[in-house]
Amino acid sequence: MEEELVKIKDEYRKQLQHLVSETEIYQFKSRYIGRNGSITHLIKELKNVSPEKRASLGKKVNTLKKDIESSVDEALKRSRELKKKQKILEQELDVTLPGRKSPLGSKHPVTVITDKIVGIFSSLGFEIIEGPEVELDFFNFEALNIPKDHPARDMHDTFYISDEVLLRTHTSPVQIRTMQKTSPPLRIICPGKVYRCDSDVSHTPMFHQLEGLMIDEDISMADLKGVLTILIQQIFDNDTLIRFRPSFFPFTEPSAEVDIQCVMCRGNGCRVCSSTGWLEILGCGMVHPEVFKNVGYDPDKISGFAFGLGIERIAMLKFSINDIRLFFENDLRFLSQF
Ligand code: 2NM
Repeated sequence: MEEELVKIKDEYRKQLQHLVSETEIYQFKSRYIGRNGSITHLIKELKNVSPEKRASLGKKVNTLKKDIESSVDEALKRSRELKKKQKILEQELDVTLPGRKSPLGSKHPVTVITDKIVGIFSSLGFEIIEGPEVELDFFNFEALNIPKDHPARDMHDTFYISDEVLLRTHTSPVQIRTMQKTSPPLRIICPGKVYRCDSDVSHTPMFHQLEGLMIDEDISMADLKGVLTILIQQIFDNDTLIRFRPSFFPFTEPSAEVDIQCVMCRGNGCRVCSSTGWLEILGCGMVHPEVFKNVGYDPDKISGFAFGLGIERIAMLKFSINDIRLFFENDLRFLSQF
């Protein structure tokens, strides 16, 4: 039995070196310490050994069994590590493969036009000012020479929050606020969202407006025409035909609307320009003396011009878009074209 022990000891060590897979290791384990394993056999045989040798022999068999058990555990651990490493190697990144392209966004057409106009006025020395969309009746109407019972209020289809609080119907209140806290000269533009209770192919309850204001001693209608001509020629073409047509706003006197030759038919008359050959693109005028008085300016010392335009309308003309609602549907087939 002693010899058998030594033989197993030598043999299992040699075998152990060749074990790779988990299956091989489990087979090895059962060969020695399984139900029919050689060590298990030896332990059963111990009862036939003489009592004086049994104790020392038993100890040796047990030690060997423990050695084999821990060898099996170690071998299993090694085998599992190896398998993991092989798996990682198989999945190794090929850094030479072309990467997945992430979809690139594009600017919304309203942003494209706003940025363009802001750029033009920045180069002319205008400052960009923003203000609240929830306004007081005073800043949106009263200070602009539009009293409570004035028919011009009907034109605006105002969203009222309470008697005195409303959603601004134009960005003029930003200009009133700026005049109130700054003394002239003043050169500002005010882009932003405005709200009117109106909805069809050319009106949405929210749209974007940009208004401008230039105030100094001796600002005249000639300055207005000069600045707005530069604006229109830079947005559209240098040879765009422009006309100034007399109009009315409560906050300017005189007032005018500016038309450009129809971009669709080049003045021949079509559906877009209602056969007139012209398209209205902005309103303007010399700021009314009453407005200056309302903000604490002396209309005898200074003068100024103001104008206002709808961003969506300009974008529709520039990009040939026939339905304003497309701007707000977030359809990528539309948006990715700009
Ligand atoms: C327009 C047309 C004409 C305008 C006037 C003012 C202010 F605050 F100075 F009185 N802001 N914007 C104005 C003038 C706006 O939009 C069609």
